[in-house]
Amino acid sequence: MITALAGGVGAAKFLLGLVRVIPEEELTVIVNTGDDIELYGLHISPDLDIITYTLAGIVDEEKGWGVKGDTFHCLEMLRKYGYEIWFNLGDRDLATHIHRTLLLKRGLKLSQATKEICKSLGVKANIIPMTDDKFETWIETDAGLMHFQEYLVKRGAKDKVLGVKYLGAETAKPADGVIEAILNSELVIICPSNPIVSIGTILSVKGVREALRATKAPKVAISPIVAGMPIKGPADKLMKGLGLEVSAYSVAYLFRDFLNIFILDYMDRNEKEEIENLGIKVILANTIMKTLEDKIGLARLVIEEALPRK
Ligand code: FO1
Repeated sequence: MITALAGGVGAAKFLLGLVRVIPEEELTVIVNTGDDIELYGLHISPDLDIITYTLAGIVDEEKGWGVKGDTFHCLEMLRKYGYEIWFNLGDRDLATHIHRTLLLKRGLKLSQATKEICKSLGVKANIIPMTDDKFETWIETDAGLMHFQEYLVKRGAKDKVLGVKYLGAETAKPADGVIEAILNSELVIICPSNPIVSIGTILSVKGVREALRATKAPKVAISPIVAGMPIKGPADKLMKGLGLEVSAYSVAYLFRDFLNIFILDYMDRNEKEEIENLGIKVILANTIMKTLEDKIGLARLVIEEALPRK
């Protein structure tokens, strides 16, 4: 079994390549739920949906989220009723949120509801939310404290970041299977996701970091930062807000207590030695995944470096 820690769009791209290199059934994905938000009474899990839709082959590839070819009639009607509609929920996408919310209301845990959704969409990978408990990432800004989606989507990441709060981290327990997957895998991959609000949230769940240190599996991270910029999303603003330098080195530094191998983009080759000095092996590669071939190539490289006999 191979386990991946994942956020949204960047992780999904990589995983699409990975399931062409290893059988999908052998993959467990532990997904960030700090981005989850309740809107119109519905439980929205953006990163779980991005990963699920991508592996199901129904994601809107241009945006990286939502369902391909979706329409927005329901949202338009909600606007007529006077609701704010800053989060673009398509009609088909809304069906997922309705289904998930009904399953949760029936008493299922988020991890069980996720399994149901995956089964219905034909996803064979074992997708697990990092926790079944309430957990939300909130951003402290010069305009006040707000939910991550409000910071990112509603306000376009325009506010100055002063800090990040993981609400629920003190009490959230890892969902069933999270710790076991890390401990019993032959390889753990940290996907190229935001180190603060995607991987950072997963690492903040009790026992996850300890399990990563304890597992015998090699741990490989793919850099989400290339030439001092995130491939996608606000990682630069969040890292700066926390007083971190925006670099691949900074990401490797955040994972230094458990990481064995770091996949660094060719463009950042000048950071190789500095990262190696943290005791981490560095492999240079093209980490920008534009085509399916790029995704498969990167996944194959990770497997060959970490599991040379496979
Ligand atoms: N991202 C946006 O930038 N704008 C949106 O309106 C938006 C809607 C949306 C709906 C469903 C979904 O699953 C994801 C959605 N995302 C949207 C993406 C999401 O906010 C972030 O990309 C992730 O939370 C970060 O990983």
